[in-house]
Amino acid sequence: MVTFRSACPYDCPDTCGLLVTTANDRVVEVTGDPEHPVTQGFLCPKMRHYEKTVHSPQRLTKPLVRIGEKGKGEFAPISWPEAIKYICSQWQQLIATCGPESILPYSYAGTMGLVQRNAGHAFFYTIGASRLDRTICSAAKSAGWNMVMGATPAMQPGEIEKSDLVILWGINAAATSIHGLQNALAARKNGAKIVVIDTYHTPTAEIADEVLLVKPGSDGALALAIMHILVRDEHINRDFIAENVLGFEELAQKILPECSPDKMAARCGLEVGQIEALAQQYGNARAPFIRLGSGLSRYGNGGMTVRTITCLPALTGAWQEEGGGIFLGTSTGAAFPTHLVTREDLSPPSSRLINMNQLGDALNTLVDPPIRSLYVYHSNPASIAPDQSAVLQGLMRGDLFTVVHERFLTDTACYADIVLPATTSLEHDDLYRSYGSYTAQAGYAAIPPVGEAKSNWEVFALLAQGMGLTDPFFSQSAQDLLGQLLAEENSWHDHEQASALRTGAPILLTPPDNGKQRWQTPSGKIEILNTREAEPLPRVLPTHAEEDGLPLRLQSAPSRYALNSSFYEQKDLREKQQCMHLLMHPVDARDRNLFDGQRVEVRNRLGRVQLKLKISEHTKAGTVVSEGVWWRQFLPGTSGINTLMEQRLTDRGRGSTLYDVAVEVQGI
Ligand SMILES: Nc1nc2c(c(=O)[nH]1)N[C@H]1C(S)=C(S)[C@@H](COP(=O)(O)OP(=O)(O)OC[C@H]3O[C@@H](n4cnc5c(=O)[nH]c(N)nc54)[C@H](O)[C@@H]3O)O[C@H]1N2
Ligand SMILES: Nc1nc2c(c(=O)[nH]1)N[C@H]1C(S)=C(S)[C@@H](COP(=O)(O)OP(=O)(O)OC[C@H]3O[C@@H](n4cnc5c(=O)[nH]c(N)nc54)[C@H](O)[C@@H]3O)O[C@H]1N2
Ligand code: SF4
Ligand SMILES: [Mo]
Repeated sequence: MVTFRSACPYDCPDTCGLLVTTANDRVVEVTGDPEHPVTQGFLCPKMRHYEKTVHSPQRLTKPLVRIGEKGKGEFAPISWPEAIKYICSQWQQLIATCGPESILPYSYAGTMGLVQRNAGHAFFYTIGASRLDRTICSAAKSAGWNMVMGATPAMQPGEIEKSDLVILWGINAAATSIHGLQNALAARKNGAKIVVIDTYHTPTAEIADEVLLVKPGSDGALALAIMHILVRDEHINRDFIAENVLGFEELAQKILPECSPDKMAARCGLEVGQIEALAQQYGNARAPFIRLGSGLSRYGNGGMTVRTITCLPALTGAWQEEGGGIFLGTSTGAAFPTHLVTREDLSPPSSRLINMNQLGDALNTLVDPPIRSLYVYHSNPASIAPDQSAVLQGLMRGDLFTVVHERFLTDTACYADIVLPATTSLEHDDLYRSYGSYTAQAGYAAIPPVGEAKSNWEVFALLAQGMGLTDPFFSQSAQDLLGQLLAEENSWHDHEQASALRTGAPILLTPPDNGKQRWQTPSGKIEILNTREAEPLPRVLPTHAEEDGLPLRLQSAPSRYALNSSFYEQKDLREKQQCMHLLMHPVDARDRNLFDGQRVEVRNRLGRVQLKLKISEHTKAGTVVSEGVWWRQFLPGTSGINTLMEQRLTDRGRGSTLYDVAVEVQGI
């Protein structure tokens, strides 16, 4: 038996260090690295048996060609050379007849490694394919931060332990950042209070000292009401504001008078007293720390909501104290020369950009040229993209040539013409950097590929050869690229750390102090007023769902035992979730004559989804909740949860509005 160090490849802010034990080319055990500064020896339930994913009997092990109807999942094995030849001949024909923009790559976050995640960019730029606007996750959140803070680097998340008031706002850390939650609990040991603000009583709410359940999409209004009270009661730090903040007076005069708690309470679904109490706690805290999740950014007003909350610590000067401020995530894009992999320099500036949230429309309605080929890798759009019916209708098109590179026969892979088997992170090399801390770590293959699986990079190297691309870039190996990423120290990590990285050890990056001003905005101040924006000041904006005329708001939240549509291959994890439930408040259930455990249909103008009802006071009247993005084969009906999500975008960032959904529910 041999034990290797590796890193968790999934889209999770913790980016844990793993210890991987292998015997006879098989992974036999995966545990948390006790020496990893974030992981500290323990993993979430999803990864404790990663070997069950790696060696799942459902792993795809050979290239496949479709023999049945699209969507039926009927395939026959073919060889790699045949598969590559077939794909390339289809593409060459399409390029000659319809132009290269008739080809669309679709990828997102199946693996977060810098080489494998970005492996297709240079290839698709070179052939001139349509480009994908990858905004499903955090685009509106980043836009909200940037409008106020510009390029200011995030604070050290560990500072939370020095805070005396921790607000976990729109984040179910017990599911999505268990190590972040440990830091919050450490703060409590030091005397801090933990407040959770969410739309339902999540597992994180279980450990909170106080829980506020708000109406979906109303957090901007809540933040403005808090600011109203802070100003009214002189809980603001005028010296800090004078020196560091742009636009406080404009906010105080033009916006806040209309945002008293009695005006905002109904919009937020809170009592006036709850808002008053929260504002007093915030105003009296020495170093309040807000950890902001992304849930509240996935609304028609999501960019504005994040922007508004980001202004809060500027009013009290919370930033001055260690442990005080707001943390949305780290941005370590500059820590490695990622452009050596992404090769934006090859991107044809004129090729069209297609928003990944609007894949349904793109496949069904786009012309000049229509999309004639879709290449999907490390993403599962048939499950995770909004408006599932439109996506599936597009994937059914007889004139669409679909290739899916996957580890499993996902909802998307079932619609492919060609399926290619993909490696897991324990079968290829890569570099991982965290977006919830400043750690980075390389992970090297611990076992040979399972079956005939190939990594994303290997497949693009083969496709480049098949398409006759001559740039020597494509003859490199993933190891070559990794070597370039790790070649040198820079202002984020020194020589010793660069060597440690190459050996597979985790390191802590340090954002460089360029001697620049503290607030890296055009004015050098925290910009509550931002005149470059169409909306120069934070204000209350409506959600999309408010216009939809249906009574219930649907929250399709993360599950502790899955990661978006990943991990549904593990039976034990599925059993922990039991099945896909719909949580509903007893009052809403009574109004509809529904009983616990019955099958219900959740519907809106886009379609209908069947789920099992769980009546519970853990949600608010008016809000229904489902957890996880289940594969269709494990659902009682034929439709996945994203059948109900609209392709509408956020106010800023062109992001998804996956939580901004109105529905009605009836028994069946
Ligand atoms: N176990 C697990 N871990 C995951 C994931 C997963 O699916 N499962 N997903 C991964 C990915 S891709 C991401 S982006 C991150 C996401 O992680 P974060 O961005 O940190 O956010 P989440 O923990 O998803 O929290 C979303 C929470 O926001 C709440 N919410 C929704 N709308 C509102 C609102 O209007 N106001 C308020 N106050 N709360 C609201 C939801 O109920 C939910 O509890 O987690 C990653 N980690
Ligand atoms: N209803 C609802 N929808 C959501 C969300 C939600 O909370 N609710 N969350 C949204 C968010 S925040 C995000 S980020 C997206 C995520 O959407 P995706 O990025 O599509 O994430 P996953 O669902 O995890 O699917 C990733 C797929 O990649 C495959 N994979 C893993 N590693 C590799 C590899 O190395 N190579 C290849 N070729 N394949 C690999 C996995 O088997 C898996 O099927 O989903 C969004 N959709
Ligand atoms: S999914 Fe997140 S918490 Fe779980 S092992 Fe991976 S990085 Fe750690
Ligand atoms: Mo995400």
